Amino acid sequence: MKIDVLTLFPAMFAGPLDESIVRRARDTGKLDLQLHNLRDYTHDRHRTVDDRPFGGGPGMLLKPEPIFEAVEHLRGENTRVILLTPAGRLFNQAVALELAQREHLLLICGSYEGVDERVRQFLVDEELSIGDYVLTNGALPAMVIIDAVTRLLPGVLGDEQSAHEESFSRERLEYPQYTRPADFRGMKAPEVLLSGHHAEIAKWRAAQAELRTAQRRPDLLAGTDRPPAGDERQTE
Ligand code: 4G0
Repeated sequence: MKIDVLTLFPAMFAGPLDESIVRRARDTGKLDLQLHNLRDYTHDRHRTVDDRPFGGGPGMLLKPEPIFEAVEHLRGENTRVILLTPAGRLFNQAVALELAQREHLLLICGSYEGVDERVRQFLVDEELSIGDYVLTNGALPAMVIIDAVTRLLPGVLGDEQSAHEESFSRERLEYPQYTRPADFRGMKAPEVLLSGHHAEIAKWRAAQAELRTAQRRPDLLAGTDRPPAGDERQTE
């Protein structure tokens, strides 16, 4: 997969995408990731990317010309052009699976108070949001999406993980897991997990996953895709 990112802050991307699984996906050629500085698509002496909104109001907007020039330069026949914005469709695992099927993504990181509406209307295929909060720019949302999509690309994770993803399809939360020591400072791992009874272990895990999902994310069991209102911290 090819992912191009258009951003005012390419330096923000050093670090998260240079480590671990995304690093390996890039090194093995499964992910071709390129960062592009929006300022490189300006022509004036001050490399201006923003301007004041017509009609007045606070803040600045990203002006259309550099974004249009960049996208027209970078896009190809099979490019999905995506704008990261708080007003976008909510990104989740189903969207990640959808994006992982594409051959080329072009992620536009908005910033300031937003972007000129003509970018949305005439250049962008879809707008995505990683959650209902406002960030200073779209770089972190872009990195979140790149990470979530990369681990779904063929051969990036082992077969074991893909089989796991498949069976759960993220409709249940993960069951509790333990590793050695079996007794850590008096905090014991559940006996059943040490028993070697594979059928019993599978049953326990399924029950735990169900219980945990019911307690923490009943919305997942209801088959909707939004958490309920409220901020109570659930106990085990
Ligand atoms: C466009 C995405 C981009 C418009 C981007 C802000 C949060 C997200 C930006 C705005 C972002 C997210 C109108 C504030 C840049 N913040 N939730 N900031 N406005 O995915």
